[in-house]
Amino acid sequence: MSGRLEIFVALGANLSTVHGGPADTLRSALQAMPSFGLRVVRCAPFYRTPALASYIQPDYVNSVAVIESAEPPESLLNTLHRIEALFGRVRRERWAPRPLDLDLLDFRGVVLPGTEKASGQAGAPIALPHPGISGRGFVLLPLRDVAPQWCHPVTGESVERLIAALPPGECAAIRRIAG
Ligand code: PH2
Ligand code: MG
Ligand code: MG
Repeated sequence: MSGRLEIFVALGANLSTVHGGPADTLRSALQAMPSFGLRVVRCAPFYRTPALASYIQPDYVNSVAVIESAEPPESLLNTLHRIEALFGRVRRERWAPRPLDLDLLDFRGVVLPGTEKASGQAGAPIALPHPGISGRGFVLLPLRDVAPQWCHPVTGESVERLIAALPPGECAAIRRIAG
């Protein structure tokens, strides 16, 4: 299927939970998705990535999954938030460390306004594609794994080109780990 018709979800975690460390939590979250009506079509390997944050935090484990869902974007985002809550996610300040983060990166190429600051806040207008795709190695590397032909729905830039434009050293700091 072409990337344009697919739904991409970013997974991230940098706190341990009763499910174990961040990688265990991501695995458990993927396993939980079908019971929320989401089919996981494929998932990238997991990466250990330095936290992008305003203060020192544990490294994240990140990945990207392609999913199928019958829901429209707003309701799908709500479902993702319900899965986050199941894994102990409490919404605190922006970019606080978290046991599970599920971001709707790209919903079949749909473009919706919204602001990066507001996105993720309960009831905020949804922004699509997710405003944090370009410039973030921890999103782009696993996105390339599941969709090497992916192009940004607004700018048309390929995932390969966006990776090439990352600051020097960013990719080197991102380590693939056993999924
Ligand atoms: N998510 C954030 C903020 N910072 N840093 C890394 N490495 N990975 C993330 O997923 C991440 C982050 C906000 O959601
Ligand atoms: Mg996020
Ligand atoms: Mg989020």
